Amino acid sequence: MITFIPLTGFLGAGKTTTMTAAALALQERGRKVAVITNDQGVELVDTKLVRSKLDAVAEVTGGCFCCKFEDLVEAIVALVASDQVDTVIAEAVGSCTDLQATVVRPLRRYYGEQMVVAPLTTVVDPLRFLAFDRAVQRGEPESDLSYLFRQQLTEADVIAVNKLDTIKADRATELLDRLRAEYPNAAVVGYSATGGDHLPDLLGAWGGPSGNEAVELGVDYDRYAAAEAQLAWMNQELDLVAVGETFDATAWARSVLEHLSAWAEATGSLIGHAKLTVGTGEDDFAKLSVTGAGEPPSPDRAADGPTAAARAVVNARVACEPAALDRAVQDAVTAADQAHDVTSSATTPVSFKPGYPRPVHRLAAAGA
Ligand SMILES: Nc1nc2c(ncn2[C@@H]2O[C@H](COP(=O)(O)OP(=O)(O)OP(=O)(O)O)[C@@H](O)[C@H]2O)c(=O)[nH]1
Ligand SMILES: [Mg+2]
Repeated sequence: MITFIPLTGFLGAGKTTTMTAAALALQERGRKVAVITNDQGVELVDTKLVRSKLDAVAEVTGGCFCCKFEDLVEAIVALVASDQVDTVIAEAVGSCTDLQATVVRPLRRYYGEQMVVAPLTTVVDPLRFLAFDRAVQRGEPESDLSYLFRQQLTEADVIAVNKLDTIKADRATELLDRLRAEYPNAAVVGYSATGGDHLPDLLGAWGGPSGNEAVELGVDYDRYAAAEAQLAWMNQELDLVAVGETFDATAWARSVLEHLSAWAEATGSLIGHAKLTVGTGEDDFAKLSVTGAGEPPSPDRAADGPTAAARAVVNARVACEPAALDRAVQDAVTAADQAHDVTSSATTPVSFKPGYPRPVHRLAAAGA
């Protein structure tokens, strides 16, 4: 019997970081852990990053777990077949919701003899929560993206408030208490995936109850789809060559994300997550992220040193039109090329909007 741990949560909340840190912590406790990444596109920054830290990694691409349910099951089966795995942690697409009905219940009902499905865990970035909340406090009508964010909290068995290092301790306590009061079916834990603070609390919650297992949660699919349709989604690869002898790939990446972040702030476009890897191979690459318009890039990993050539992968999820995102990334790359003496050639811009969510299964709660 294996354990399957489903993670969800808004774009950039820290699902991949949490999944990796939790996998390493569980491995230290003797568990054999694999992870699964998931995206609407292909060429995933997340997969590249986790492969650099963990051996057993699979991905489900081209759609979310609910719409690619059989791909998810296949990925789990393939990982477990190696006999080197007793625990699988999977990260859903950050714009996905209704996972209780479309993934957790179907896994429990159809595959319950092969796996124990842990509580559905929604990873939350406190600053994102507070940003959506400010709009509510101002009395603005709830946006579709804010609705989607709230649905992700509503369906959580565990609300995992990550990045506690980014807010003051008293605000963190206030936020955790508030979430406990507003979402009584969920266990609420606060931690920091990068620093590891209180990570054991999260691992403990995975052994606890699934408070929403028997609760029927209504989801307005038109609003959910409208929220997803506000996002432009871009996955692009670029080949970079130094004009002189070498260039600094990490600095080039920072420059791309700085431009993109400034553009989003100037145009009032919400950045869900813009992330980038650049480097020469599987062991030598930089990875940087931006999770808010106007925010500086977070350097999650640096490349080894100056290089003559490199390959970059850009994954950007921004609330704007796809053509605008294509242009913005192109402009950011051009500016970075000029600043760092690089010639780049990219695959054709490929921004798109996720399609209407059409889950393979949608099961009612038992007894509902
Ligand atoms: N300060 C801080 N940053 C964090 C923490 N956890 C994650 N981050 C950063 O947040 C950014 C996004 O993290 P990811 O783990 O990629 O987020 P995600 O939810 O997987 O993002 P998507 O898959 O794109 O939805 C990265 O730059 C991480 O380094 C944390 O505990 N503290
Ligand atoms: Mg991720």
